[in-house]
Amino acid sequence: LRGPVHLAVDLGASSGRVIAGASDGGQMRLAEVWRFENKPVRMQKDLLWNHLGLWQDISHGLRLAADQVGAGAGEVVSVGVDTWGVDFGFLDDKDQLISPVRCYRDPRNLGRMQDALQRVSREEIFAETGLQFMEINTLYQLLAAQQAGDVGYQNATSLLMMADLFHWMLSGERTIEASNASTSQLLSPVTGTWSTKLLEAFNFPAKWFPTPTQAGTPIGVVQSSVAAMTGLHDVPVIAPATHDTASAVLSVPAEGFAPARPDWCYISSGTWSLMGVELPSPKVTNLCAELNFTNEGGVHGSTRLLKNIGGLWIFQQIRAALQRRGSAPSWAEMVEAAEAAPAFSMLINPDDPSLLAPTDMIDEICSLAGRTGQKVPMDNGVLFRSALEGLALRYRLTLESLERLTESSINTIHIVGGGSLNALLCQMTADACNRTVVAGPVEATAIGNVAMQMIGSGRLHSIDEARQLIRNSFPTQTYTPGNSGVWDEPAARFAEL
Ligand code: ADP
Ligand code: LRH
Repeated sequence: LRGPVHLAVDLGASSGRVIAGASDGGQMRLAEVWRFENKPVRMQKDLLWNHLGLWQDISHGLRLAADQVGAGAGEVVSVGVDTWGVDFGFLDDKDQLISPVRCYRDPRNLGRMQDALQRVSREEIFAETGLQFMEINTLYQLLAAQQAGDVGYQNATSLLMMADLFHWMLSGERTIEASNASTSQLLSPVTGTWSTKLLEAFNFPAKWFPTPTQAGTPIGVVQSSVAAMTGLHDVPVIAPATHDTASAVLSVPAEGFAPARPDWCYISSGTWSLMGVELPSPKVTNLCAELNFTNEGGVHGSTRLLKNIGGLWIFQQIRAALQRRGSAPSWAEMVEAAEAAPAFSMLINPDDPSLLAPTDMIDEICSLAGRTGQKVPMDNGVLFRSALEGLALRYRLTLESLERLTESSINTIHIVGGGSLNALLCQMTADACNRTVVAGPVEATAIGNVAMQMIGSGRLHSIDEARQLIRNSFPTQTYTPGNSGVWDEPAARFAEL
């Protein structure tokens, strides 16, 4: 890479990477420097993130990046981190991370949403936050920590969301970036400030919740101990949209920014599928509450009105279950077997609560078949196909809801993220939704992270300009709908599940 180089640390729930990005001749160029696995660790009853392992991989990746960029014609000018939403860690007054960082699938959270709703009504929580009700939300995880007498909860002077924790490790600064804060269900989407009503109602200390930092803001420089380890001396840390989905949405290669009547929507497809539109302002309406959509914070004051859908998690966990049984198919082999399998053998709702954190995904799907009066999948191909069809069917219903919510007709679905490489799923989505699908870029999140650092450092001037650069730089694949009628009957059955 040549010229000013921005380093994006991008952590997803299944893998992380350090990617270097620069703009050269009207194109964004990326170099993947380091990629590593990420998976939660089960210890006793708990499900935790391996934050130390992640930090080790991040610092290793940054060292490699500094060496590679330094050996070429580039110069590292900033670094920023994005991660998944909702999770957090606690810091104490001695500037130490206390207690483990829990995974949102931790069983300790089960039932906490119900407890919360006993204290504050669903209507009131929605009116304050505009968020989809999910047990994984920070609000319910904090309640779990409070109820458990968690040592971190009791001794904390700060709470930092996952990406903010890594920004703190890099720079020593404690900040909370707005897009990730918006996944907490404690932030107002209208004012962008914390809901004092909810903080008080749940007795969460107000001092943990400083004014959120906006994406694109320089938050410090790489601190000397980290610079010594990585070679990144005096490099600014610029907060991207630290919620991975917000970064991914920024890099959707569509025309325009936050239209009031969108004619395109996105699916950020990875461990989760986040399907929605980008709007100029939130929709905290009765219909939104009824359809259980979320108003998350996007870049430059936009709103991401979307649905959190349990995404390729099921596909990933089927593979993990097969690995435990001694076979290790690649993604391509799984997709090929799914393609060859008969259609609509079993309908799986990716949001069935039993699939959130089962001990073994294959066993769980088989017992789900029994519970829903369906035939147990007879082979792996059927299992894989059912997981993908379930997603496409969920997208179809979600699209209908999105059009109702926005009173607009959506004609293009942009699929970004790892799932955009799954050609079968992309075609199923086009067919089930009867819409054109444009797939790519794959590394949408890292690209959005780099783009926001470019905006923050003045190299780009608007989201429009960033999207134009992205459109010029990364190829996409178009899937045209066909055979949509065959999805009608399964869609009707799916809606009854
Ligand atoms: P996350 O950010 O949640 O970790 P990613 O956006 O990295 O997720 O997407 C990972 C998923 O992408 C994998 O679980 C897999 O299902 C899918 N994927 C990745 N590569 C391929 C491929 N070559 N073919 C089909 N699917 C793929
Ligand atoms: C996707 C994601 C999603 C949710 C979930 C916890 O990676 O960030 O938007 O917040 O993870």
